[in-house]
Amino acid sequence: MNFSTNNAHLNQWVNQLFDLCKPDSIHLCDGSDDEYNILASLLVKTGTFIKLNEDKRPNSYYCQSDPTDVARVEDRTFICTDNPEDAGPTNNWMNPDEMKTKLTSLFNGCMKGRTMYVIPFSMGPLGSKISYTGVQITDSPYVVCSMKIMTRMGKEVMKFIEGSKFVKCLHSVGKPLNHGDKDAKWSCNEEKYIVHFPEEKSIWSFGSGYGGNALLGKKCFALRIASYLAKKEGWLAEHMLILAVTNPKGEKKYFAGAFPSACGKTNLAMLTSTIPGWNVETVGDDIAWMKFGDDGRLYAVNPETGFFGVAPGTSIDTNPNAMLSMRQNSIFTNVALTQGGDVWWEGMTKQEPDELINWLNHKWMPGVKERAAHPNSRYTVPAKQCPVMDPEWENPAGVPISVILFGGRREKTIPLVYEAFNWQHGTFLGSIIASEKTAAADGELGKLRHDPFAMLPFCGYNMADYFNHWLSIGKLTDAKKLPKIFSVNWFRKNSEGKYLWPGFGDNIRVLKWIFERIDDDAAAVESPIGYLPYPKALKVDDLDISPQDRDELFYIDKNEWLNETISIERFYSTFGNKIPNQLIEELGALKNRLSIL
Ligand code: OXD
Ligand code: MN
Repeated sequence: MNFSTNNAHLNQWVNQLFDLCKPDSIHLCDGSDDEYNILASLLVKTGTFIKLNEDKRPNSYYCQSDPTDVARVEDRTFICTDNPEDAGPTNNWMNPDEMKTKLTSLFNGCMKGRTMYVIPFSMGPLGSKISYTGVQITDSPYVVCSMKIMTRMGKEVMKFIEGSKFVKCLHSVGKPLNHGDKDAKWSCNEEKYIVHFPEEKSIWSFGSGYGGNALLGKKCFALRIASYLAKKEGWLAEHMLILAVTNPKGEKKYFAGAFPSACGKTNLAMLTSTIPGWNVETVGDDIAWMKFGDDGRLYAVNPETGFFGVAPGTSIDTNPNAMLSMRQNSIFTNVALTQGGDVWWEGMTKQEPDELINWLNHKWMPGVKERAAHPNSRYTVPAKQCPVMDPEWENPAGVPISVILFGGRREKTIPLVYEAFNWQHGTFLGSIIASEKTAAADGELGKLRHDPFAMLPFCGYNMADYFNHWLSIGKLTDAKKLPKIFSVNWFRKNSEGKYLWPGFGDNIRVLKWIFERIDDDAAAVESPIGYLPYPKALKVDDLDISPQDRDELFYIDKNEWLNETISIERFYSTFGNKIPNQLIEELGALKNRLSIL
């Protein structure tokens, strides 16, 4: 094969993989709308896509994956570094040479009967100092269409692919087609490998066509590889939303927030405020790359251009802006298909449709046992269609971050909001995030797991080194210029198992208190765990919450917290003596403060 562009390094890499994967043909993606439409039509022809009713949802497609390929596969995700300690105890590790041998045999001939697509893409605005380019090779036209929505890709990006300074992303669904084979509606392989080689900035993904396993710009590059680069280069690549809060005086502050998968990041990023005069706009819903600006403040960009959001539960009441974003030009995977050729999922409307085709392609009616939509079903939509995008969302310089939020899904123990004493304590708060497991990844639902910085599945190196990196970031600038750090929990329940907090639009009440704390305009009281809102500084008395539940929202239960410290200690011990002393100090100080409660 003779793949030829102006970049000799790229040519050599692509030609080598062409020889290995043995596709029938090769296509360099230009990123045009025409190309997208041609590929979408091809997917309709092969049965992967169903075009939705043009009057209801123009230029949009419905897709059902294979029922075994519905979420990220964390147990099949590897970080391959020369030294296992560099991957750390929270990642799966294999020796890079051994893994390459294994993968080379899997990829050998894996694209037979298919087209090899070459996608040049940029994570972050073109030409920004914060951005980074990559090239994804894939045999999945579904992935190409999704990458068109989720990243800046194609011809324009080619100009920015310099030498070998791009992340090499190789992906195959792992299902070669022999002569005369009919392609499946959704191709994948039972054997899956999502493998990262951070030291050589490359990713090899085999066997899955779904989400973070296959759209390699997202979790694999923008988090796992980028977190490794960020550590080396002194910046932050984080699993964080970015939003802007504006107060009635028109003053605006930017918040970044880390929450584990499927814990409401998209809803928070697009929040519709319930307080007149207070307003939220969106910069990103999943990933933030942050670098120091010349003024010593941290500036963030959203490296993506689309939202790959969890559909169930999304409605005009819970997230009107997401619903408006997906009115057209969208792809829906593993939701249900209505008789009128539109999409539906649990929670979308109060009234369930009389009849549907569910995500498993079965006839579905209200009352049947099977779900209409898979709990990890997704919409893929262009961010520019969101009515509340912040005007600065594509600013190559990024937006200055004043606040960092850390949150999880916790029924108990963690109050609605509290503030860290300082950066070191804030780093401690990030390191102790734990959350009940959701359907975004394979595994047991509802089980509490430690998910530090919401990065457990996404950190491309030893998490203890990552904690150290966060501590060192705090030393790179004047403490006053650093964002202030807060912990939030929208999911606390009362003794009857009912949520204590209404969440959604009312979360603005919490954001308002935080905003005012930055300006020293809101009162707080010191507690053993951090600063809590001074009663009345965070208004809740006009909400339909009993006085008892109101107290519970902020209650610090000494025994629960002591148990929490035991669990943290156990989690820290998995890192042996690599865990930074400063975090051990913070844990000790917390225990001391709790002991006198
Ligand atoms: C996601 C995830 O898809 O975190 O964003 O799983
Ligand atoms: Mn995510």
